[in-house]
Amino acid sequence: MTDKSIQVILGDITKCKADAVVNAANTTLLGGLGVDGAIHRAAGMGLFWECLRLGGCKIGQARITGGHRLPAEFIIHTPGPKWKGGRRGEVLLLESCYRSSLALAEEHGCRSVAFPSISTGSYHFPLDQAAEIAVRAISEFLQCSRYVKEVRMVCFDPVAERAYREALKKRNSKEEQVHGRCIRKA
Ligand code: AR6
Repeated sequence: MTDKSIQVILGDITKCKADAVVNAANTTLLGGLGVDGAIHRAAGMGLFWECLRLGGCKIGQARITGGHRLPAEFIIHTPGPKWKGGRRGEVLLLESCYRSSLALAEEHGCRSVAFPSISTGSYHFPLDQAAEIAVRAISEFLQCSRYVKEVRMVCFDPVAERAYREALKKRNSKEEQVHGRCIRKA
């Protein structure tokens, strides 16, 4: 994984110059509050019309559009799960949001991808758990990706930033312990 990285940054994802930015959408894909609202406002009505043609998306899956007025080339939209206590498959669904989004980025040859903290705002997923799931799903994906090399977690506030940094630190020390175990594709 020497040529690949996960970074945690504090900032506004609509300003991010990654090849693809991910949107924490809802199943209509037609915009909403939070990061979804910010992305739709910044990208403009062209994004709304493109999303309308997609006809929605299931929780845990992902769809891709152009970046419109964002600096990113693509926007990947993924509806996260609402937290309902943890026994309704929320963990697997959140993991699936990260995997499906990264698979689309890879399919489109993206080198850099920026994620917001999916499901931890209006959908109330516990932040520390969400951060751990995100970091695990991303680092597992990076072990075998061909095009995707750089993934940024873009946190909107210092509390989220701290949670993702902590999750990354834990993951890195775990990976050091199992170093050499993974067989990567060329
Ligand atoms: N850049 C980066 N992160 C942001 C930004 C931004 N510009 N704005 C907010 N965040 P949320 P969810 C953070 O509620 O929980 C919408 O109405 C925010 O601080 O946006 O997946 C959709 O339409 C939080 O840490 O997404 C859905 O209905 C994180 O993004 C629903 O909310 C996610 O918060 C999705 O809820």
